[in-house]
Amino acid sequence: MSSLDELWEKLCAAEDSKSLLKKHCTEDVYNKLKDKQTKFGGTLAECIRSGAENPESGVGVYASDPEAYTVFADLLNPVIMDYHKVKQLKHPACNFGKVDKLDFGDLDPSGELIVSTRVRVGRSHASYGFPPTLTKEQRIEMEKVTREALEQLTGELKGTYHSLDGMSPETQKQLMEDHFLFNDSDRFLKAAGGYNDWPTGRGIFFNDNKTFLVWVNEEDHIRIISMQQGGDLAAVYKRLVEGIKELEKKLDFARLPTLGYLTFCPSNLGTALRASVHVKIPKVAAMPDFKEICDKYHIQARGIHGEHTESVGGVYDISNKRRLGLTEIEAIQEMRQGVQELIRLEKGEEKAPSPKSKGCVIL
Ligand code: ADP
Ligand code: CIR
Repeated sequence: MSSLDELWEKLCAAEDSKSLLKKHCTEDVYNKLKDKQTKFGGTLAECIRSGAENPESGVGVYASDPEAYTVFADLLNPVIMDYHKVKQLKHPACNFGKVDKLDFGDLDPSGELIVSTRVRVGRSHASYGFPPTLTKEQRIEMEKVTREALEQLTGELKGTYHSLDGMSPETQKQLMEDHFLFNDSDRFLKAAGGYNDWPTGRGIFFNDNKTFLVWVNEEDHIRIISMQQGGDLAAVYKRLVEGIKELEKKLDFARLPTLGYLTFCPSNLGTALRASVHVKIPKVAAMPDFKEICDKYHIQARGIHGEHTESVGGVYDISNKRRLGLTEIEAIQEMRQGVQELIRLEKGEEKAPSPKSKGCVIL
């Protein structure tokens, strides 16, 4: 494994890299941070390893542990501000909105374009490091703590925990094809130490109809997921909020007032929420300004098997890009508005008149 000096040399040599690591890890920052260490044993090497070894990274930085966000703030803060497009580091209190009185329901009542809807949040146990600083024993211990909390869930959230260790390859393949399960194929995450001791300590919890799922020790300690076929975002979101609130009663999650919920990758912190639809938009996706449209609405397009995969048959994963500096319900609304605009463009429909042009008075 490369030493910090070697990683720094690789980063300096990567002249064409467009990563946020390359942009913000200046010589001054490097010199200031190179001898620091967190109480979890995290060093700068762990934070920059993935980006230094993969110059084509977009972000290139991972936090070694929750304390890295303080100890290595001279690097992490500018990366966070750049990724989340915020001018200052502050994050509102958690606000899920009035989940029983949402002003939206199904994003595609005709069922023509949206295949499925999913909302997830990442969460980290406050008392454990992130993957590169964890021992095998800690992973196993953390899995046990999480599993015990999950096994107390009731009602629609009640489910079963399935350890990855011992799960048959056929079951894994089917769960992955159905978009329920993760795997160890992301080379950026691999370089960051995300798959150390794989598959030990990893697993998935889900209810009978697989609409509420929890990933344990994938990229983050915990990913809480609600999903179902079709476009009923309100139903998916309500179930997720219920799940988060129940788990918060049993577990302590790492959070900073300035950064919100802390995650392994700085691109995920804040609300740590990604709301996505799998939506058929072949025409819009072929438009030359597709990327500009997505940027305008703060949405991101991914392939249908997750980040760094391709679209299949014109179906894209469209989600909110921003997670920091806005509340949970605002992140959901950003994704909703972006998806509705893409659907409108795909169908070639007229833009709905704004309330003002209808003669309304906005109070
Ligand atoms: P995340 O960071 O949200 O976990 P990934 O891009 O790694 O995201 O995707 C994780 C998995 O979730 C993949 O298998 C992907 O296909 C699936 N997924 C994401 N959004 C949806 C959706 N709207 N419907 C069905 N599956 C989805
Ligand atoms: C990268 O830097 O490209 C990878 N480590 C993945 C970054 C995470 N996500 C993102 O850009 N949305």
